Amino acid sequence: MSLDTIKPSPGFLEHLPVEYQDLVNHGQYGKQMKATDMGKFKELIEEHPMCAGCAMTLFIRLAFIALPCPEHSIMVGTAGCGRLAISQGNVPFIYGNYGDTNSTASGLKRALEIRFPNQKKDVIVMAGDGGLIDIGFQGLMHSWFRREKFTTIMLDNEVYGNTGGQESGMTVQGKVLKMAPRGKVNEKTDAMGLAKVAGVDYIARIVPTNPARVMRTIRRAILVAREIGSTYIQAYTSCNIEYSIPTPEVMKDAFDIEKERYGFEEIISDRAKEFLAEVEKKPKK
Ligand SMILES: Cc1ncc(C[n+]2csc(CCOP(=O)(O)OP(=O)(O)O)c2C)c(N)n1
Ligand code: SF4
Repeated sequence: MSLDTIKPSPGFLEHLPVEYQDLVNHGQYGKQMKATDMGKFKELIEEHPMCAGCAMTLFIRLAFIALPCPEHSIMVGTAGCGRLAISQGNVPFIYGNYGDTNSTASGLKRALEIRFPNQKKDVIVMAGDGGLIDIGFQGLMHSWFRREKFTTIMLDNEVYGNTGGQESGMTVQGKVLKMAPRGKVNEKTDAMGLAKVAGVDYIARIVPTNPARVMRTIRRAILVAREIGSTYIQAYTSCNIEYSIPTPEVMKDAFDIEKERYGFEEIISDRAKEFLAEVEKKPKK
């Protein structure tokens, strides 16, 4: 039934832009694409104005492919590099003011539940580390304490990339940046620990070195948020501009950082574990 949302009336499809026709005929609606399918179907996001080689764009691309039900998903973003790409995707996008993403998403999710009682809608916040852990901290934490049923994805490039290199709460201690010339004084905020204390049902830390794992993690977070409670993914998405990583070295940096201090980790509540075991059960042959 959900495909009715995107399918044009009979006879109308041919008059729509060819990009839309492609989306309907060769897109991911109604299917669950794998990372290895990339290049073989019309993706929800194909163009963006972010810097060449930016790892954040790879992650965002994978996030769109991973959406379990794109026709019933809404993205919430804010100021920061990521929204430059997220807002280009073929999924409704709401621009929350910087710092307001999780309050916006809370209200949105509740309103959608009232408006569409028979149709689950997936709300996904994707925002930078500064937008979430600094100015958006209060909204972030309270959405978690209230167990709001949406997913928060932190695009953690460990800097304010969009405004030229200020330190954020997620920058590592001692790091010198263009606009933090004396080096960061405090430690990187333990956002995963905070999520755990707040009772978030599914928490994951990831680096986009393994596309299939990124997609599985995002799907898990969205499905748990749909049925159980808040979910959080913290993704290392390097800023090659502010960290002066030559474009050909971006993936090497991702592998190095993953090995050094950003290993894949999932923290799953008992009720989310039970739920995932059920939904991920392989059909009996
Ligand atoms: C209320 C408010 N304060 C400040 C800004 C300016 N601003 C725009 S983007 C940005 C930094 C974004 O950093 P981050 O959230 O880490 O995302 P990134 O660009 O690094 O992906 C800031 C401070 C704003 N748009 N609104
Ligand atoms: S400034 Fe950094 S995070 Fe922003 S688009 Fe460029 S490389 Fe990516």
